[in-house]
Amino acid sequence: MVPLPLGLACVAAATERAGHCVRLLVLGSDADCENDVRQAIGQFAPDVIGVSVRNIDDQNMQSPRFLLASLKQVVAVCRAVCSAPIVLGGAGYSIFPESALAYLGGEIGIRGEGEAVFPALLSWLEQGAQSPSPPAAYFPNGSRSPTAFAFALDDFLLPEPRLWLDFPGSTEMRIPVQSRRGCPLDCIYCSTSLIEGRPIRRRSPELVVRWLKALRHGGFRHFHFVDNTFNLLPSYAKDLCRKLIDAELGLDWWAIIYPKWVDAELVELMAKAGCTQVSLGFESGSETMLPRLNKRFTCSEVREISENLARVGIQRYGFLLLGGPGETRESVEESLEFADSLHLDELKITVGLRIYPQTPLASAALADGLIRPDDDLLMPRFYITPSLRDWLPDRIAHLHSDQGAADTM
Ligand code: B12
Repeated sequence: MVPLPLGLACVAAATERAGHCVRLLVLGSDADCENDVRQAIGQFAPDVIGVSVRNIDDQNMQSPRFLLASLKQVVAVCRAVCSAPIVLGGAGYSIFPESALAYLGGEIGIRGEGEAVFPALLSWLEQGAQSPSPPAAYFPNGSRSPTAFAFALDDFLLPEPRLWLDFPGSTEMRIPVQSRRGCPLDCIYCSTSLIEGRPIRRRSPELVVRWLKALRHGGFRHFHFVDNTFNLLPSYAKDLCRKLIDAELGLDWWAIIYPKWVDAELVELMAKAGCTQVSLGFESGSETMLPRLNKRFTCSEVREISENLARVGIQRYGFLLLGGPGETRESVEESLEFADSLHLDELKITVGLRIYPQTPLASAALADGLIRPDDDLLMPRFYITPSLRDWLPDRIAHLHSDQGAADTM
């Protein structure tokens, strides 16, 4: 299922607020999407077309799906039916600002958050595109301006309930909500700092709760905090939970947590505030592999947090990411045993790590001869310890057939 497009909706809200008319078109994966694009352009006659590039691929080493090929088709349709400049942005785009622009064929790309920059870009275009160009902009000729992340996130509106009501069945869907941006943790494979920057920036908890209240009155009850690390900063997370508890909204929500800095008090507050499931991204259960992935926690911290979550009835969706630099058969077995011993509600095992530019993993892949120095990595490339290449996928496939599980998800 396609997640509701929070990022695009935030940019649309900011653009409307700046006085522009906006038409939002959300494309599914169906064959009819080209017709939808033609029809929308025909009816709206846009001056500028913004395209949100969320996913590049599905990060699946065994049978990777490269998702930009169909988007390239969409861009080509836009170009065929209208002469409006095409502006690319979004999480996936921000990881690959040059190569995705070249591949998809837009006029301009915006790296990072779009709320301030997209309206600024529209004014710049209206005024004849004289230099200097707005921040975070990339152009096909290679010129670009530096990316800037805003600190006052409260200045950026969250989408209004009416926007989500337009989606059929949305009151039963999980509405994405974001309270923070940025991640300073530097896991060796992660692309988040390219998308959101490293410093943590936050919305005031009052504003987040006010927004959730409006949505609750609009008929929505199920939410997903899409913050990379709900528990950072822990004091902020506790404050937010307390305000949610006081507001008595009767919500049910999911969050992503980093298994450190989660004490029993935070877990209890989360449960009381309506959290019913967390993604627990420990990725490995081997004490030797955790520092190699630059994880700052130990297995015993993961265990303690997992037990605390189970005690208050929050479901735990665990993740293993196997095959990274330094992985051995022993560390894989340790991870599998460890994950098993946690008695998680669900476990997703990924074999092979998607290599993103400017990460320590990309340097390791280069040193191990897995990628070439001139590879821009837009086409999915994966790191798997060379000595485990044949054994590891089979080992995990057997694990699933033994357990009768259909998929690693
Ligand atoms: C939460 C999340 C999920 C949740 C979504 C929950 C929900 N209901 O929304 C779940 C768990 C479902 C999920 C699933 C997947 N995800 Co995910 N997800 C994220 C995460 C952590 C946050 C996304 C988010 O909502 N951000 C909040 C919004 C406000 O920000 P935003 O979308 O980036 O938008 C801002 C800017 O990008 C920009 N912008 C956006 N659009 C546009 C358009 C224009 C024109 C402009 C100018 C600017 C602009 O402005 C916006 C506002 O500031 C990101 C990582 C990250 N840090 O971004 C990965 C991420 C997007 N996911 C990723 C992937 C791969 C997936 C999956 C394919 C994983 C899988 N194998 O199943 C699936 C695909 C699901 C699908 N069908 O699309 C990758 C994408 C990169 C890639 N390789 O393709 C990311 C980047 C993580 C990573 N590994 O690096 N995901």
